[in-house]
Amino acid sequence: MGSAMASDSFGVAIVTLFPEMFDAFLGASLLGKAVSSGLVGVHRVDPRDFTHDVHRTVDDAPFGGGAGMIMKPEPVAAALSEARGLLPAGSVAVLLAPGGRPFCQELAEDWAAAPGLVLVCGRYEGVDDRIRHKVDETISIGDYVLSGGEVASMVVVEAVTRLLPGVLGNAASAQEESFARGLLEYPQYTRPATWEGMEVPPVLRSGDHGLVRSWRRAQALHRTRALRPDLFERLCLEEADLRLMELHPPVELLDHPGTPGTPDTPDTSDISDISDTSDTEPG
Ligand code: JD2
Repeated sequence: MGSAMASDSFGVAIVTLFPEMFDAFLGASLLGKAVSSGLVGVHRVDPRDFTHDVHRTVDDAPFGGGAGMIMKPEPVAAALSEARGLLPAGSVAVLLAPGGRPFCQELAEDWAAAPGLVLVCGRYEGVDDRIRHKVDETISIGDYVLSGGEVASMVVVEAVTRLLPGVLGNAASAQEESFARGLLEYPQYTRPATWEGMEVPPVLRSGDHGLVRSWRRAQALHRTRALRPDLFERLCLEEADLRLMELHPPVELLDHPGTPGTPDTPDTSDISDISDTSDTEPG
């Protein structure tokens, strides 16, 4: 069940020495439902099943010497070939590696538009570099070192499959995400309205949906400017956005040590008078 794929379902094939690592991930939550409903078909292919020696050897010492072992190319290539054959033509094959192209939302969107995705997970000190020529892209999920590609591949599977029609199950969410493209999220709250002395901004309880929408947009802009100046610089802001930021001052941000771009005195050169505007008074 789940491997009998409807023609409109999205196919995922994971090349991994540790297929069992995906059991809980694939069974859980949104993705689990998408798999059991047939919207997503997931295959796991183990390179060890494509070895021919009694020890089922998948690794070997690096040419030139050095610490650790490298995954041999033949079992990985054979597993990748099997994985491609399980998916429709036009599927994208991706190698996970610390030195790959940074993974991002735009890649997730591109791959969600493909019929399927093969993810090649290495172990040890990585796979023989010649495997890069057998895939369409080599990516990294971030600048830190993992012990293998499996966790990185789960990140990619989650980012891609939540974009598939019927998986998110909420067209409004997708529309909101495109409105907020390139911005951090606005702050969100639920009941109780006051908790540990902290009140939910009254505008959110005003019932004025237009005002709520503009307040949220302003908060997303403030937050992006404070926490991710690199993203903020790249925005093509309209005059209306700058006006919204002046109209709606930022809610207080908790100061996380080490957060980039949070100087003691915020740079307010591009908009006027936001730093000394007082917060909305409680009702
Ligand atoms: C991986 C290893 C090379 C030392 C296969 C690490 C990754 N953002 C990311 N960080 N690390 C990885 C990643 C992906 C695949 C493998 N290792 C361990 N490789 C030097 C240790 C082996 C991604 N994507």
